[in-house]
Amino acid sequence: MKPTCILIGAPIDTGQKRAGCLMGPAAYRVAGLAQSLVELGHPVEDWGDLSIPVPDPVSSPNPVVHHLAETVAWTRALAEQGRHAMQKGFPIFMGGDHSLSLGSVAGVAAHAEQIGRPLFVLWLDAHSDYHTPLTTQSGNLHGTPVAYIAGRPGFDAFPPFPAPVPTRRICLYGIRSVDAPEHEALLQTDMTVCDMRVLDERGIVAPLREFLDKVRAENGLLHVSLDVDFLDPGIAPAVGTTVPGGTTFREAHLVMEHLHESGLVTSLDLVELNPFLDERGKTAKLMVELVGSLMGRKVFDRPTRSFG
Ligand code: HAR
Ligand code: MN
Ligand code: MN
Ligand code: MN
Repeated sequence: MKPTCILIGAPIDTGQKRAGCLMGPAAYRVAGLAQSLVELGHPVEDWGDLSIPVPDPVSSPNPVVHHLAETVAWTRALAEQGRHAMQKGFPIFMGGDHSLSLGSVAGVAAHAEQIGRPLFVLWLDAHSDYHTPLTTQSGNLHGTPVAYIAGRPGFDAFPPFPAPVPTRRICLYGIRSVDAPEHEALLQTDMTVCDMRVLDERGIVAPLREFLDKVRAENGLLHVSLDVDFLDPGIAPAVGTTVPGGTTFREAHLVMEHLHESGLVTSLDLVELNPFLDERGKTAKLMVELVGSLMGRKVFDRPTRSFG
């Protein structure tokens, strides 16, 4: 029995300054996400869009940080919904900007702890998102979730992260934009950093396989966080923070196909889609296609595959 896909809309755009990400969940629905999952044989439940109450004010230790109270409120709401969804099936969090992952991964981590399995995180992104609210220079909290997940200090305004993920269980994959304070902090960790240089030299399959082998060896849960800017801007223009030199159409699909074949992925974020910047739905449709590959669509199915 294929797992039930649970769609959770999070129209959140307070993690950065450009308007439009809040239309993301609607765009995924229009692009046929649920239908494509049903065609692949997955039961689908759409839990609708989350919302937040008017947040209590919180004081920020860093004046450049904006929308802290709203982001904390989203984090609470998403963590609660995410934990609940993990008990029922395979959550797909439809963003919304990447601050969504502060909450989605918190919920997934709480579930992992509850069932006593280690959580691994695969971060498909142009950016390392390893700032804390104290180190960010832009004040945009979408640049901070990896630090929260890893348990870095500086998140006092947020609920304590339920079970911080040791950095050896986190893989940054596809990155090509890292700020100096993030770089410095990352060098102090044993995080797996597959930046674009690594992927260009080694190809995209070998480093991914190594990480998936670690997940399998420890019977881990695997959360995948897919930022639109993981993809090259030429094929995915609908994102506010484009960085040249992203993954191609086939590379991205190949990553998704390997993730599917691994059978290890247990939850997924789709983040940073800004439909206002799209070209006739091209990026939204590509994201839906990639989810299809991750959830089992194959170009040409064969009983067995061997590439030597
Ligand atoms: N590092 C930069 C900052 O903190 C850019 C962060 C951009 N992040 C995303 N998600 N778009 O990956 O502002
Ligand atoms: Mn605002
Ligand atoms: Mn990101
Ligand atoms: Mn990014």
